[in-house]
Amino acid sequence: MTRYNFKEIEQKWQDFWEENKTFQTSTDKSKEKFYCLEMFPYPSGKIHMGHVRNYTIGDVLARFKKLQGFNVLHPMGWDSFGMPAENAAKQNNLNPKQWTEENISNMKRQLKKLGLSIDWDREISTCSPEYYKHQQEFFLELYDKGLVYRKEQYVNWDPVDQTVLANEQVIDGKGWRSGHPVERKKLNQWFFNITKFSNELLESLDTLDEWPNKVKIMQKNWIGKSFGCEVSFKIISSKPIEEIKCFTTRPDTLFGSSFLALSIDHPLSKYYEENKDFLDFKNRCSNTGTTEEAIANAEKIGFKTDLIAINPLDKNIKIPVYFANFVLMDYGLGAVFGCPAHDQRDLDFAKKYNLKILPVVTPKLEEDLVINDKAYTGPGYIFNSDFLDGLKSPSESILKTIEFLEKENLGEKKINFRLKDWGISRQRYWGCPIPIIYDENNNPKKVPKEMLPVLLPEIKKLDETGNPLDRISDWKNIKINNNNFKRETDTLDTFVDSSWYFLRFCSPKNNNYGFSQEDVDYWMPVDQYIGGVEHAILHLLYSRFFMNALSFKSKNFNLKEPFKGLFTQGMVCHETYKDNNDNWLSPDEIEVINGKKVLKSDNSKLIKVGPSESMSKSKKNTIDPENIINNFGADSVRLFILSDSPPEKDVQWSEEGISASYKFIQKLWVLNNKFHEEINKKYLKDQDDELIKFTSKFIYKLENNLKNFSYNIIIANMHEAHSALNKILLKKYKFSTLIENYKKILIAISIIIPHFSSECIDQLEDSQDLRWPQYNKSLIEEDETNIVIQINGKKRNILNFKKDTKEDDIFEQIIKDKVIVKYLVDKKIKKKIYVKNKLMNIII
Ligand code: ANZ
Repeated sequence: MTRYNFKEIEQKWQDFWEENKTFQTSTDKSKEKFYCLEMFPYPSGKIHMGHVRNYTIGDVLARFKKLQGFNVLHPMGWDSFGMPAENAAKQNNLNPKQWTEENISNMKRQLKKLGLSIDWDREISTCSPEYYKHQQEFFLELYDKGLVYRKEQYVNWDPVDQTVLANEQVIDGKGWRSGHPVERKKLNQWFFNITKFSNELLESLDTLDEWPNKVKIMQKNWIGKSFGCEVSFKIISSKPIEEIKCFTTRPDTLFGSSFLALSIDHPLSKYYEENKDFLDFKNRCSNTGTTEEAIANAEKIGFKTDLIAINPLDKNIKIPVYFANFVLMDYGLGAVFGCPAHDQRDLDFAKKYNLKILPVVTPKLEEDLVINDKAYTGPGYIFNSDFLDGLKSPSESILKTIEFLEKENLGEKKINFRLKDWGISRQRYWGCPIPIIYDENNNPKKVPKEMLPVLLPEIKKLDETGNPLDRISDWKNIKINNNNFKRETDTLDTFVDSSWYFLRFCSPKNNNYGFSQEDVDYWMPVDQYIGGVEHAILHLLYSRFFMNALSFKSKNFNLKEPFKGLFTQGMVCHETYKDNNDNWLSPDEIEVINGKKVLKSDNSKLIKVGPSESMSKSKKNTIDPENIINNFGADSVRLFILSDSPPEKDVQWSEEGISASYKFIQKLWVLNNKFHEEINKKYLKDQDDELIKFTSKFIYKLENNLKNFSYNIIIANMHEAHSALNKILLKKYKFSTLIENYKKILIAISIIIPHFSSECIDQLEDSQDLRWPQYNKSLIEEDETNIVIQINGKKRNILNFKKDTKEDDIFEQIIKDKVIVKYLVDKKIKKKIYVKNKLMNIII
């Protein structure tokens, strides 16, 4: 018997699909559409197992929908701008464009080997001018709508490399390359006004019922709607300062406030700019990074002013005013009142500067509370607070305080969002140029539309420091109508590139605009989007914002939510290995001898096996998909990556697992040969209908498991089918029955192992009409049923019976059941109540 030659067969079908453009979308827009999209990859050079999993999950769905008769859009592209290209170019002394293009062509070749049902005619790449030209148009469109602006903001500045660092390039407060402490520096930067849509972005999350709850919660927290109040503190000072306003969510703790704190960028800082101590303090603050996390973890430090603030609830309480490093200028009003007993940061600060710590909320009514090292932030009752004493906190006390403040004109209700505007400027070369020029007075102007795209100038080699665009003077300086301009040298954050790419896939070749409205009306929203949960916040929120921004003041475009369904898949994990010196080892460096894992290079050395963790280069526990495809075939890889765990959970990669999948395909091939032997016997009559019943049930199960992404169960269904069919086949079915049913089964499993199935369907010489098979409802009724057994109305067990078993037979069995017997010892059975096929209640 011939073995299944996966190499030849997989290549044959991949060529066939490509030649026949099998996965091209139809131009017939009266057909029902299905848009299936997986997050597009960054072209780092090689695909990794995470890609394999992501794209296999999407491919199963896309193939299923296509077989069901939908017009399926299943495209692929490249998120090809970004820092790794620059870093690689610097390290290897080459050009980022060339590096990126080579990576794309290699990864495309690798993806094709997986047998994905992709319409490659729609391929896009964000670093190509045909793509980013439209992005520049969108930028200007948003600029005209007032959704783009420029302001000064802090960046991480590496003084040695003279460059701005991304947050992830700051490691322990130092530049990743120079190792020099990072400084905070203010730069003029471009922003998208995402906060204009804070409320819309929050509220419309409730309409996304095909999104995982956890992602919606993460977005909710990120947008962070806070209900609070703005409180005014009157100020005593020799300076012309009358009041300071703070935003607080806890006005009910005002009696416990012992200081006011301002951000170093608060407008009042102008009164201290001549003060040497203040400037020193400001300098010390600039040594922390710019992330919220870095600021939160930094030691709390302050600068005491000569201002005195009056508590708005009681004129007699006066507190000092500080500048403090933990107050952010871009949240609330850049000023807070500190209540050390009930806020940890305030407590740390108060201890350092010897400020009063007065608790005002106690967990137990009429009991005092002592604060040591931990602030109390829980609920309770107000005390030490005059007219608020005894109120439930926070439910009653906040409203009561706001009522008082509003009456006295010292405060008002206020809603705040944590969400900040999206800073889109990057001081980098390898990104989409921002289509802005500056006149001789440094006023920004739009690049005229007819001059788009602003092409990224080609450079041969990247230098170590700074932004190269700054130094290419014949690109940077331009003349329009005899006026001199300088180009903006910042490029766009790559998250902008991925905020609208799904629109481009609808009309990838449209020349005069980013998409054609007609195409977008037909294809959008994406029916099923699939990707990693690491993009739960930024990418998904930015894409939702971008749709809001395009819809804003637009006559034609009205699409707020780009992704109807979202699925987030789990990680691919692998055991980790270390040698005796605790150096990581890769799985390639290890072999198993007599059941023990040893070094390949020196069999006498045992290695240490660590826990399974998600595959990462740093722990060397990665497996190269291409090697695996070459050794086991794409179908085996697809089969294995879907088996064992549900797609939303992590999956463990193992050598044993992939070889088991390979063997299973060989076993299916043996079964295939048996089918042909039986078919060739040309029996003329069926003995029974077991095969027909089996086929219907199998298809029914697959459909159900597809609905809720239980792809791992589908693989289990395939294993069951293999053993069941081996038995059923012995029953001498008519050849046409065999062909008809086997074809249905093959079509159904073609979504998982498409090469194998296509080959087998081809052998049946009946490749016409490849549609998802229908099942016969009357045949899928279960023959068995679970019956609940109650004693005196209490559920005590559930037992399985053949449907419609006689009541007496059921009873006979129940009284012998191990669990039930215990309840019946020495008891008299008074009565039994039976509900057919469902329940038996025994009254004792
Ligand atoms: C007084 C207070 C007492 C506060 C207390 C909390 C607990 P969320 O929930 O995130 O909105 N805050 C306000 N503006 C700030 C800024 N610019 N930088 C740093 N912190 C700021 O947080 C609101 C709370 O964060 C506010 O309520 C304020 O501290 C602080 F027992 O005011 B609270």
